[in-house]
Amino acid sequence: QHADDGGPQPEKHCGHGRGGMGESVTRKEDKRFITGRGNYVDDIKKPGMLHCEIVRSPHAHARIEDIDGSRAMALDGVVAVLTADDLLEHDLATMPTLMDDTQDVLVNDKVKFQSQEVAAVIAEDRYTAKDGAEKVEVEYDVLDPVVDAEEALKEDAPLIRDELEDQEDNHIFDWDTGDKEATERVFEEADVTVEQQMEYQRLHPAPIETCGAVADWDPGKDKMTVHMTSQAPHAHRTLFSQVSGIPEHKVRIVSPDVGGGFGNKVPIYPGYVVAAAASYVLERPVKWIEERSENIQTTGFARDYDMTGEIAATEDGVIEGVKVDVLANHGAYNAAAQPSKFPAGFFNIFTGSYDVDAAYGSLTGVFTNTAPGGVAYRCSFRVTEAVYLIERMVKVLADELDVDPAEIRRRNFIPSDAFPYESATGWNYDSGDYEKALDKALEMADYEHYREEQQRRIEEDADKLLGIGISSFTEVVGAGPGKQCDIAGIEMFDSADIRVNPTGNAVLRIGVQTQGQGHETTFAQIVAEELGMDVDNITVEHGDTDTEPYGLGTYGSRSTPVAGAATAVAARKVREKAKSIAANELEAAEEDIEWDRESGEFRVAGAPDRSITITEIAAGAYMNHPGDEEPGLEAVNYYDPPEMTYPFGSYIVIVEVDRETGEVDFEKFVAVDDCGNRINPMVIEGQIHGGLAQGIGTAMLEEVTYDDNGNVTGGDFMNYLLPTANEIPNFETGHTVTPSPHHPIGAKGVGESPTVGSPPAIVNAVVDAMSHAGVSHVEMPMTPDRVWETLDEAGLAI
Ligand code: MCN
Ligand code: CUM
Repeated sequence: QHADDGGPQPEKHCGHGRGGMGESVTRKEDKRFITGRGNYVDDIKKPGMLHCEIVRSPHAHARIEDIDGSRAMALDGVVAVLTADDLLEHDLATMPTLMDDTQDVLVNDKVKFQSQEVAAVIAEDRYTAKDGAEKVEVEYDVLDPVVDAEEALKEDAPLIRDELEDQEDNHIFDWDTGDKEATERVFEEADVTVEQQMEYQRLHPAPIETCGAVADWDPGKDKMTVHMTSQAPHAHRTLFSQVSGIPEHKVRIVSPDVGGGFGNKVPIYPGYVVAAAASYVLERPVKWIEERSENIQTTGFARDYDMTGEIAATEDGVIEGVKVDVLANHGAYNAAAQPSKFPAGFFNIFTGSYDVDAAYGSLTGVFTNTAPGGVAYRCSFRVTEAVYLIERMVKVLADELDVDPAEIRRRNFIPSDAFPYESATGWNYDSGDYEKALDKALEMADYEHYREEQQRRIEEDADKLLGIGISSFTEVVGAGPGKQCDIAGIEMFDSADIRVNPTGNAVLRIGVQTQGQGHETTFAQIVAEELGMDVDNITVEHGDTDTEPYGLGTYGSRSTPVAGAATAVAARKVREKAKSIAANELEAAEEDIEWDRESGEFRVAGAPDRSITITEIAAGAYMNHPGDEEPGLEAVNYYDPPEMTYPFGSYIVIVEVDRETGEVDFEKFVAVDDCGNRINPMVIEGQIHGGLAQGIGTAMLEEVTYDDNGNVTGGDFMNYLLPTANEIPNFETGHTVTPSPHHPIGAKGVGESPTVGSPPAIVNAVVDAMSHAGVSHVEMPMTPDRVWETLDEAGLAI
């Protein structure tokens, strides 16, 4: 199967000591990060640079009567106060969102969420800009807000988007998926049905670095350069050009080092546009950097799904049908960052790892007076919500039937010989072996032992209950086939460009943009593997639209499935040309040249002593190129994946629940992941650890909350609680390898799996500790008081 040009490479053939596939190469980027030499947007300083501070609304819903910037302008060092009127002159008062809505850059008429952008103060330094912002006087006519999605749909709810023609209420969309009638029939005839309502609370990605930009209009070259925190520089360039009217070849977006993205840096935010508009008008560079609470309160949030799930099954626990109804709070604009054609992202993969006959999902999207967003935070376009739904529902069913939750999964898994598998909602799963991953996790967790221990504690009326939670999730990543997936009309392919230098080293340029995932190392490993080069001899460049090939960016764990494939294909093109140069150098026929993956050398068939390395070939390409070939050694590939990839895993979480305090302690945390062939096991391990920590934050701590007046009450790190080393247990990780059959190197994505897969395992564990007393659900975040209340209601509290 390890054909040089086609099939995926089995893992056992990987690792030849050159830093290729399967080797835990130390991350190249870490040298500069850990020695303080990273270069983030706020590190960029340009001569004559001005600073921008945004004036934000204290109200969630209010009409602007007047804005008076005169007291701000009177401050020494304030250069300009910008309002919507100023932007209107340049046609920049509004901007399109990624879901075809229109968002105010600076509020023109009516504020629609707290902290929305109302005006901007531009000053010589940051402190003056901030002082100036405090002196801008805005007169508001305060209106009643509505922050809850259910309330927003009521007839007497205030109309938020009254500027839109034909918008009579706060309803955005109804969307459904699956076969409604077939599903109803299955439910009518089923032995057993279970139902559970659950909320996936509003979260915020909270990367360490907030969002920001340095915009620099050069009137000499008519060129706009924007350094910005972007997960998708090329897509942002195209949108920037469309919004501003500046031709695309005169716009350069540079995304330098990015201090975490987690989906927060996919959308375009008003701050970026204001900085660019200010630079254009004032003809000086302008920097805008968000503060922490601005980031949490205004930029792309995550989740906020209110879901009601139902399962129909036989009395033996064989699942026949799944139904789900969702109310989705999208905030004041429909601005989710996801492929344009999917109003609910990839939520419709909600049948998960199970072979289900019929499924039906219906969703309603709603405007509220809250910040816009919805798709972020390691979510794979809302697969987080889908996995939470199905993995929680399976536990509900297991408890209803009194069947072991591991056993019930086994009875329903899509069998490993059923792939490629088409799900009831139309997804084409490429490969999987769910039982293998679950078995491995059960063994690592010492499952039987803990089940006995759990029973013992119940019988002895122990102060601390034991709970065991499982999640056997399936992900879908690698958007996407261009025909299905686009961003603002641009097909979601990706790209790689490899140039081999005369001295035998190479530069790889990729269309994706790392925010900490380690692409400078792992993408070099793909080239090392495919060309027999040493990984140290390959430099990876990304994030500059002037030099990199066009790509759609890093999110939805698509870098490996799409740009990783492009890199492998481009490297194989280089290898083909290298063969012809090898033939020339070795004075043999091209057909007789073989490439040996193990040694990385090109050889004459049947004459193993006549061989040549890629370094010698590189020299030949520039110094002695064959007459019938162009000189040089390089290749480009734009890769449109035929299908997405379906990583999966089984997580087992064992918790102790304190009956006196409601506190939850992690006793054991096992994560078995399968992302197909692995490029760098150590990088994968890092991704898993970080993602599991975020899963714990999700399940136990994090939530953005609003009061009835629309004030954000969870909008800073005093109230939005991120997990720290104190809350994070020791993770035990394991893996299985089920290669993707259609990916050139058999790899699937992994970046989001741990955050997608872990919250239901954690909630299942806490519920499991109390299910003998009839508890079927605890909402996230599972704070001690919430858990204690549940214990109390179940008669378990002491
Ligand atoms: N990898 C590998 N072998 C595989 C699959 C992946 O070695 N079979 C490696 C890749 O080469 C890459 C890393 O694992 O270095 C993640 O790869 P992939 O799953 O392709 O995901 P992306 O690179 O596209 O990263 C995006 C994903 C998303 S969408 C979010 S959100 C998230 C995440 O990554 N944001 C992150 N992980 C993050 N990690 C950090 N440090 N910072 C973020 O902002
Ligand atoms: Cu959904 S967060 Mo990531 O896709 O950038």
